[in-house]
Amino acid sequence: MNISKSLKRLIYWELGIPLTLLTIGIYHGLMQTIFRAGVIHQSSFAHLDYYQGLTLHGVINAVVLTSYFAVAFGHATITFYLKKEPHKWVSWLSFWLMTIGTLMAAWAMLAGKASVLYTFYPPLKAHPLFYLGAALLIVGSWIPLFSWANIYTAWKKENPQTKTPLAVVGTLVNFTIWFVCTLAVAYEVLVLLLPWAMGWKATVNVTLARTLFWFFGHALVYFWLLPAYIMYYTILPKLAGGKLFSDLAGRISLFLFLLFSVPVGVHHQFSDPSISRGIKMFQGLLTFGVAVPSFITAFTLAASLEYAGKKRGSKTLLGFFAKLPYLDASRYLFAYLIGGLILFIFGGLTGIVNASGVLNAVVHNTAWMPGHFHMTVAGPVFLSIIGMSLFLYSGLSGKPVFLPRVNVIIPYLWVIGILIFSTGLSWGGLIGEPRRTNLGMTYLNPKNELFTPEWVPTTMLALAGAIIMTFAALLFFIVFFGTMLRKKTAPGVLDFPVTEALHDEKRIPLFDTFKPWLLIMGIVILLAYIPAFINANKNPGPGAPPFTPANPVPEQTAQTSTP
Ligand code: HAS
Repeated sequence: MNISKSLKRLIYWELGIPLTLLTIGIYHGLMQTIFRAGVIHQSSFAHLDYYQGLTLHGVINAVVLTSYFAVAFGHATITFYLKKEPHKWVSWLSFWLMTIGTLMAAWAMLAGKASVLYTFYPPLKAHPLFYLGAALLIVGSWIPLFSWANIYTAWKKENPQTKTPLAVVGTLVNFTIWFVCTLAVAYEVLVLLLPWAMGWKATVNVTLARTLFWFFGHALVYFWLLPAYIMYYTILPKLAGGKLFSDLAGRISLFLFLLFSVPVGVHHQFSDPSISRGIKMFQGLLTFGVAVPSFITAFTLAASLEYAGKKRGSKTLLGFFAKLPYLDASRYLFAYLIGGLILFIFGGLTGIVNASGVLNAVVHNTAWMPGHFHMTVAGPVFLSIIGMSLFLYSGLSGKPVFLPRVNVIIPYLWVIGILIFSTGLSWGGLIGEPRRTNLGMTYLNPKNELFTPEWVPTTMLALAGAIIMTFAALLFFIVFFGTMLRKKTAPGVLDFPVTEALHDEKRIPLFDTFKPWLLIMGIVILLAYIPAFINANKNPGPGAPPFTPANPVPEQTAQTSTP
């Protein structure tokens, strides 16, 4: 379909800005593995400190890229399926808030005044502009929800008996989760961290800040994941040459995310002493609940791929795997999506290990954790984001993809890189290798008394994987920016491959309305979180000591230990 120039320009910027910043994010990813493998034994490289680099890596890749993309993709899906563009000024306001916020946070990080990692737990303290910037980025990213909800309500009034398109359900579910969970982080930033960073408050309740962060933080991972799920349900089966096995399965899965995405954050705090065992147990059980929609997705997609493979001529039980269009350059999006799915099998399994209280005690805060999340956020999430960014840009601009044959192998290179990288991290985690640590300074410096040779192979494996990943990312930048430089050869339109359902079940009102789900969502969140917040207020532990980002030792301790 044709869309206005304004919306086209908006989507270009919302794809182009984060992909440009991604070059910094990818560079710092590689640097992490170099520091950690003990290739260099320094606290900084090229005037950028290890923790500064880790913060830039996490914030750019996991927060900036994902938020901009979710908004751009949301604009595209709502416009395409409901045939109405979002409100122009609301959309541009959202863009400017996100961009000003990103610039503020980027300045603080690049100036070395916000080396607080993407979780910004106190007592690590950042420059106030980092917190303000993060708040603006988040607020900017949920503003379009109001415009989309208006379009949806008007569409529903005109089409009361038509099932809401699955992609629209996914977008609205995703941004509802985002809106609800960001309220907690907004409170954390505006009421706890900002006054503390400005020096108006002497200290901060660390447990409460962490609990508020994780109320947001786990739902955040599903905010990353759902755009990929929308593509898996509504685009992948078509690209594979088949149909979606069941439309209803997709709806059930998406609505279940509404119930389970938020009230599980305490599973990141299984080791926090201030939160009682009962709450951990309850949220641990809900965490197994949040895996259910992904299991539904796994079986539905496997059945859809089987159908596609059989239509393409497969006759044997598993022969369909061999019949899929893995290397078809004209359907390159299939390669990006299937690559992510392959990684998610391992990302999901490691997530279930994390969710199990006893096993969590073994892997918490070890290298296992980045092993897990690179097979999720750097798996299905990242591959679907970059693949769809290229697809949207090329379609909207009418420019053919640069180096199409190279493009179609990028996702597989990435998958190989991540599998090697995450094997190194997961293996290292199981033998005690810590995460978020510049190992080259101590544990992987043979001259240091803490030298731990067992971690040499694990970190070297991670480094080898990271080199392959960086190479794949470089190829992607060449393809994406190369496409930008090409001449237009076709009219620029907004178009998606549209999947039909093999079993297109009758409309069931419960799975075509939001109200009952929102009500249950509210109840489960209150049950899971009221006791957690009471705990955090009752057992705050010592307040955060004064701390400067330049020195990892809290100021009071540093003063006391000075002779
Ligand atoms: Fe997680 C920590 C539990 C999913 C991201 N997670 C993290 C962190 C991140 C993250 C970033 O319970 C670290 C945060 C930090 O900095 O501290 N996670 C889970 C569970 C799931 C899960 C139970 N995580 C994700 C997703 C993420 C993500 C998705 C990003 C997008 N995670 C945890 C826990 C922790 C944690 C604890 C805290 C640990 C600690 O101690 O700190 C589930 O949602 C996973 C369910 C997934 C599945 C897989 C389904 C498989 C599919 C693929 C099918 C493939 C087909 C293709 C059909 C059950 C859908 C076949 C075709 C071929 C050709 C083979």
